[in-house]
Amino acid sequence: MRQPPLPVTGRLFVAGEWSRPRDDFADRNPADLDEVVGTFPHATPDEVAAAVAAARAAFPAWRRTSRILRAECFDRLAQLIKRDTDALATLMARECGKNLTECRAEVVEGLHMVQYVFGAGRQGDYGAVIASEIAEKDAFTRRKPWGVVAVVTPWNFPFAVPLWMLGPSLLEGNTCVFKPSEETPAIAQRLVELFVEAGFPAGTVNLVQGSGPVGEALVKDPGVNVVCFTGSYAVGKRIQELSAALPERTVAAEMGGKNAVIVCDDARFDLAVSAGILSAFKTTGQRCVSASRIIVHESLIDRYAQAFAETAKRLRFGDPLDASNFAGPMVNRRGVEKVLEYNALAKKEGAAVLLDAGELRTGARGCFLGPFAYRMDAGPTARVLHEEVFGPHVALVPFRTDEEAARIYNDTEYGLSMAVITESYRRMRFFRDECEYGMGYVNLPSIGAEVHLPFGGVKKSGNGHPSAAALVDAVTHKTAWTVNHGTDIKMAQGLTTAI
Ligand code: UN1
Repeated sequence: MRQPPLPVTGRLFVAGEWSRPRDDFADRNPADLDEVVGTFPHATPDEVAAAVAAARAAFPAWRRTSRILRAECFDRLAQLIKRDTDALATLMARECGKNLTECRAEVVEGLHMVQYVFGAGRQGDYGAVIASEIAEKDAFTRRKPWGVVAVVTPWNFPFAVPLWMLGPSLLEGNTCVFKPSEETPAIAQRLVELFVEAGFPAGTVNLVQGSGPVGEALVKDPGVNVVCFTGSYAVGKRIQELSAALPERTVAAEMGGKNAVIVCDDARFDLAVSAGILSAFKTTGQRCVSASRIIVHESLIDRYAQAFAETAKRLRFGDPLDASNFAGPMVNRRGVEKVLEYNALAKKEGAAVLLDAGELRTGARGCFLGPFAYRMDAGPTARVLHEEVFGPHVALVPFRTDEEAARIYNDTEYGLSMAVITESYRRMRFFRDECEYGMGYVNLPSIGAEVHLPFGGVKKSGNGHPSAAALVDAVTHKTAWTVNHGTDIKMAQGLTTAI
């Protein structure tokens, strides 16, 4: 039998110092709840305040460091991530239950962000030279960092998403306080250890651990200039409410989704089935871009439903460390209960069930849940067609015309990710323009974004500050800098200078 490694000793990291370990909460392996991955401290309000103060104190020196030297720290970080890819992926798999292959891909995604930031140090969109009304004047725009960035991240992408936020923030000269999900404190601590090893100065990256109250204390702190958040709509809303007292603050929030794949009647059939399966069930449906609706042309839906259910039945949900499995468990019991409730609700709301695998007994005391797929007509009242489920739960919904498909797609409060499966360039363009989303895909699943593209959504999915490379816009403000090369003063707008 596999012997789990010794539990991680959890600490906070503030002003370049690791705190003494505390075991306020245990972090468990969702594939085997008896396995403790580590024990961690819950940061107190004083510890949160100290982390913000440390970031504030480190800000002036970091801001004055050349942008290229700041970026070079990311080159060292990239080397360390390459060195530790296997260990990072294994720790992540044990901690959040994603399959090892997915965890590897996520470490690579984090590495790509780090590499992007390193390159951007020399060639980023730093500012521009702008024309002036006055010939003797040169005008420039220039980005400046805001100051202290709070990085509040979810468990489902516990390595890449923090790097999407820490990377642009630190590159631009901000300092950070990182508050990861309480489901994934170990991989977060490991990431901060790598930042330290890469030579980021004391106070530039601080780590506080714990659940909601720790996040609240952090967001309430007026010393935080920017909050970067990915997670649920409810928490995003709470962050906005707490930030309303600070209108000078920027909040970049990525929230829920009710994503969909649209399968047109001219779709390549096998590709459409694969795109649906990957969108619905990869990561056990626990990506914010996972699709819980597949909107299928009525002429295809019987055949599609059969092929989809047959394929889904064959997927293996099992030990995350066994790379041959398709996907792992749900992150915790709460996640299982929530999806089971939605499965029951779908039946109550009139779903024609195609596949209901239910809870899976895999031997270990784990949170395993198999796929649930059903057919249901679109309608305004069925909650299962409108609310985010976050698990292996998917509806197949028929449509007749492209206009109807776009209407069904848009009929949710969210607008994060969508895919259309078609061979027609006219249709691609129609859905590109008519659907509300942040990430759109053609002949691909609704998952799988790359870091140099903006990652965000509209409606209740985001507040207009996409993540990854695009986050540079949220963690900097643009300044105007105007220089007179003449020997007297000439003003724009014809303003007279006679005194
Ligand atoms: C998320 O689900 O929160 O686009 C992030 C993707 C990944 C990132 C997902 N690159 O599927």
